[in-house]
Amino acid sequence: MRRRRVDAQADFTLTARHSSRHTDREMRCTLCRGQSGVATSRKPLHADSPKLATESQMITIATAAAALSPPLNLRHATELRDRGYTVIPDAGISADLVKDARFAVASEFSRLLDNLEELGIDPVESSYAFKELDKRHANRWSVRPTQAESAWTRLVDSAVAAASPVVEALHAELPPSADDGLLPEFTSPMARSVLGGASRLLPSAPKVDQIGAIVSRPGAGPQRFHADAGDTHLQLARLSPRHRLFNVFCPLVDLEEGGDGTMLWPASHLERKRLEYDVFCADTCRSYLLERDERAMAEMAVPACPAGGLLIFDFRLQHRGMPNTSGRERAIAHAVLATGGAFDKLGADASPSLIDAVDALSDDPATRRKQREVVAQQQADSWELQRANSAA
Ligand SMILES: O=C(O)CCC(=O)C(=O)O
Repeated sequence: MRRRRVDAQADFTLTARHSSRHTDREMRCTLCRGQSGVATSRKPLHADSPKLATESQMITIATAAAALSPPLNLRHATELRDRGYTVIPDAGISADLVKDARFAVASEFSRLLDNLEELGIDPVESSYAFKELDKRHANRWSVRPTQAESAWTRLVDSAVAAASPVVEALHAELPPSADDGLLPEFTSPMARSVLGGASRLLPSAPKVDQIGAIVSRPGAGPQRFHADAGDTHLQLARLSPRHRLFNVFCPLVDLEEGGDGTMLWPASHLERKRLEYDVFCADTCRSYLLERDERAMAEMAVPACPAGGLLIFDFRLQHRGMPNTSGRERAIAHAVLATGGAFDKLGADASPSLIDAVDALSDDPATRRKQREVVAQQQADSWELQRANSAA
């Protein structure tokens, strides 16, 4: 992997047929590498689109190792450990790649919304959780790539290349936070030492668990606060500082501080902070709704992040998407990085495919109507199920 300082980044875009142009020193595209995080053996959704056929001939070559300098990686790793998140404003991802990725996400998203309408599912009002698209809440969606390779997947590859050394530095170069994991007042030194030794045997190199994008449209309200980690992940993460999941968000539009980005509760991934909060809630019998808790709300941050920058945060961190009052579509491409054997059970791969459901529609109007009713009911159930699932 070529290590370069981010300010020396030299991304460039070539218009060329997709061929063996890229060398080992450049980023090999996901098509050739055969790993995009989303396997698609089916016909690409846009295979028949002239616009996208042209776009698929555009190869944006980004240097794979948009790595920051080692001291910068360490600084970001320290923030990630202590605050649960860090922002890398310049991850070395070119403006051209960001623009192409924004176009790719918007095209795939809009085609998926058309598919929903063919099924008679209201994109904003109905509840659904397909493999390719699920509704978070009104006007906020999670989208997965339907093509094995696109500017979107290439951008995520670059984001992963920049974020991975930060995660590796967190595991390899920093001691775990004293406020995280098994707290000394509840665990014997012997147990801590045995578990610490066992934890160091787990793999520290990050793996891509999944990739996608979160799109919010004007009119999206605030999300409920949540941690992406479920109980199983919280318990295993307590036993091992290596067992971790991290969101890597790469906004495709500029996000201003306090704007329509993501609100994060700093340090809420830490055992001690969560414990204090539980105790505080139990003591005062107050609602667990963070948004009603002035003390917690005073600590919240909605960091700025320019398009192509990165927000990396721990899966255990309390966060929520902010309302979109901007007048423009807000897309964030993302990857989930996993270490120490962690994985996200939410994985949309188990959900039914939207594209397959449309392909299966009968030409006979009565059968078609019945099929649509069945899919709509299945989707309402699938949406509930997805909400109940959690990361391990
Ligand atoms: O939209 C955002 O900023 C965050 C989205 C999110 O956390 C989610 O959909 O679970």
